[in-house]
Amino acid sequence: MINNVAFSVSLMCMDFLDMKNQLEILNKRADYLHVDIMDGHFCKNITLSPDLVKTFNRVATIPMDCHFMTTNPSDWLELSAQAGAQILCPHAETINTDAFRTLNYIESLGCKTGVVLNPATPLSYIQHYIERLDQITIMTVDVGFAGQPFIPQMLKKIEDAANLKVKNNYKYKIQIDGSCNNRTFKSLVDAGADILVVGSSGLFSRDADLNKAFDLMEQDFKELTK
Ligand code: S6P
Ligand code: MG
Repeated sequence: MINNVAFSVSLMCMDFLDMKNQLEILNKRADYLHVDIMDGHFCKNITLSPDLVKTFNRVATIPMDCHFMTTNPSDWLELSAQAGAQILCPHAETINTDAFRTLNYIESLGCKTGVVLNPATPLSYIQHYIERLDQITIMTVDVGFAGQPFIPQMLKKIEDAANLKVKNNYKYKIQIDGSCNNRTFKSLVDAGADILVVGSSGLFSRDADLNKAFDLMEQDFKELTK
């Protein structure tokens, strides 16, 4: 956490041959672990899974946040909670037929409620339940892959979410997912981001040594946002 901005590390971007060692480093340096769960249907990729959440949980000491890029998130919520995830975040586009039931269900599992918005989905899409949410994730790239370019039109959506929160005293944290890095840190913080998901561009590409990569990221973040 730097100046009230938290870092959630995207585990799909880590070196899978070095998971245990990297998780031990992240326990000391990150605020959250971001676990991308895809089904190859909602988006054309498959990455992590509830089974892997269970494995990560043997080492992780900081909260795990599951991002469900799945057509039927309800198939994966209970498994992920049992595996040790603390924040469950389905996409708004996949729950709006039964959003209230889904949020009740997440709470009944003892987890925090998060909802994710695709870049093309307006904030108004979740207006009738936004007051209940612990976290909103605003995607700043289309879902499915790491290493994509930032979509600048999302800055206005972040500002709107931040203004709405202040005006109504809502409790949600605003998390940003996609291309959070040196080129975007300042504008994201200025727009009102609370949590930045850092993956390939913001963290892992900085250095092969994860501690060194974290040092470089933090140093740049402090400089860019002072
Ligand atoms: C994308 C996924 C994200 C990525 C993250 C990668 O579908 O939800 O969490 O892992 O965006 O970071 P970067 O810096 O490569 O965009
Ligand atoms: Mg994600």
